[in-house]
Order: sequence, then C-alpha cells, then structure tokens
Amino acid sequence: MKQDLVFSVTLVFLTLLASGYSQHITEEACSVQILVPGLKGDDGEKGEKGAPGRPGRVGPPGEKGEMGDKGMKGSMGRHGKIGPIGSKGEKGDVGEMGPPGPNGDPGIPCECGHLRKAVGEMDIQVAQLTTELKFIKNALPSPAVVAGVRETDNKIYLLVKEEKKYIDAQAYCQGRGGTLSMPKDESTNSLIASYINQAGLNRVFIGINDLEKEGHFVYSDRSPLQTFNKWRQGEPNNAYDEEDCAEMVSSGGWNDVPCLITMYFICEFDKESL
Ligand code: GN1
Ligand code: CA
Ligand code: CA
Repeated sequence: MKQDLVFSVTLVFLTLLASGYSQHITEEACSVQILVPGLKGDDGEKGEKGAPGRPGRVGPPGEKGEMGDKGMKGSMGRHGKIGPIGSKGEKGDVGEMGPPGPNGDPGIPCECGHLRKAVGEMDIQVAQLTTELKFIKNALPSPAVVAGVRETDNKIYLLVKEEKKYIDAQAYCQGRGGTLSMPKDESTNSLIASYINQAGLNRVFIGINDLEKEGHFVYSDRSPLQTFNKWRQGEPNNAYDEEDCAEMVSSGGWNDVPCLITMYFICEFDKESL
C-alpha cells in the first residue's frame, strides 16, 4: 500500500516537469512576469453528510394494478333496527277446552217474592192441566163426538154429540165418572148455554127429572132443586102427561120433555173425583 502511494507521487512530479513547469522557469529569465495559478492543493478531508434535500414533486398516477385476491369474510355486524309490524295472519284453529274454573263467590240473596208467587201460580196451572189430562185420557169417548170441554174452578163440562135417550145419556156420563150436567147457579147455567150456542145446537139433555115423583124435580145426583131454576115460561107443563126429563135450549131456559126422545147431552165431571 505504502509503495503504491510513493509511486503515485513520483509519477505526478515527473508529469509536471515534462509539461508546464520547465517552460515557466525559462520565460522568467526573459523578465516577462506571467502570473499563473499556484499548484493545486491537496484534497481536503471529506465533509460531513449534508441535510436531506426537499421532497420531490408528486409524480403522475401509476397504472391501475391487477385486482387482488378476495379478502376473508368479516365478523357478523350488529343487529339492525326492529322492522315495521307485519299484516295480521289467518285465524288459527280452535284450541282444546280448558279445565273448569274455580267456584264462584256465593250469590247475593235475591228478592224472590215475585218469583215464588209466579212458581206458585204455575203449580196451580200444572195441577189444573194434570186434572184435565186425566179426564181427557179417561173420559173422552172420541174426538168425533166431543165439541171440546168447558170448565169452572171445580167442574168440567163435556158436550157429547151423540143422540141418546135421557137414561142412556146419564149412563154414558156416569160410566166416565160424571153425571148429566146440573146447573145449580146462574153462572153455571150461562156457561152451559154458551156451550150449546157455540156448538150451533138448539137443545141438549141436562140432569134434571121428576121420574120418581111427578112434579118433584131433582138433579141427576138425586139432590132436590133449590130456589135457583131456569124453567121457561109455562114449564114444566108435563105435556101429554109424559114429560119427566129436562132439556136446556139455546137461550139457557129449561123445559120438561119426554125421557124417551133422543138428543145430544152435556156431562158434568167433578175435578176432585177425577
Ligand atoms: C112442545 O110440540 P108441542 O107444542 O106439543 C114441547 C113441550 C113444550 C111445548 C111448549 C117434545 O110441545 O115440552 O112444553 O112445546 N114438546 C117437545 O109449547 O118438545
Ligand atoms: Ca113430569
Ligand atoms: Ca114441557
């Protein structure tokens, strides 16, 4: 290394002699002074590294690169907001019956007076209907010969549209638990008269006769006539000396007639004896 440096200095010296330096000496001797630069000094020591330079200008955009590979799936995001209420769905099937509920509270005592009264009245009506039903079952011969019935509080009257002699008519009524009708007061007489009229009849046998003793009229239950009577004007007249039975005409009046003629008749039934 040291030898390389000595060689380099010798080489520089010889080079200078061979060129300009020898000529300078010669010309100074001719008194013409020519100023020439001195010899170049030795190289200085290498300076320190300077400060970084200013950033250069932004270059032009580069070309678009190729699309990279698809990234990995991200994690699940947060829940979104609650959406609007949907439309009403179709009605579902009926469910099974649930278990019975618990017993209710005790009821409040009611004002039952009017109810008890109504029940009592219905009991009376039921009793009446029961009586009538018994009668209809036991006494009615057939719908063809009966024009309905009439009744008072304790009696039922039955018009029988079958022409019979007085004795046979009485037997018919007795055979069904009754007797030929015995009008013993005005209201009963009116009821029987109305019955006759509504049936479109003019006369029927009723339960009055003087069979046992002429002129001494009794009812069919053998009880004597009282003060009440409805003999028509001039009756009883025992016409032809053969009239021992009685009829009622549509006006409600009575007349004695022969017992052997035949006509419709009205039976009477006591409700208590049915
Ligand atoms: C009737 O039909 P005549 O007039 O003879 C009636 C009598 C009455 C009488 C009154 C069967 O008799 O009972 O008393 O009219 N005879 C018959 O005028 O009805
Ligand atoms: Ca008579
Ligand atoms: Ca008469």
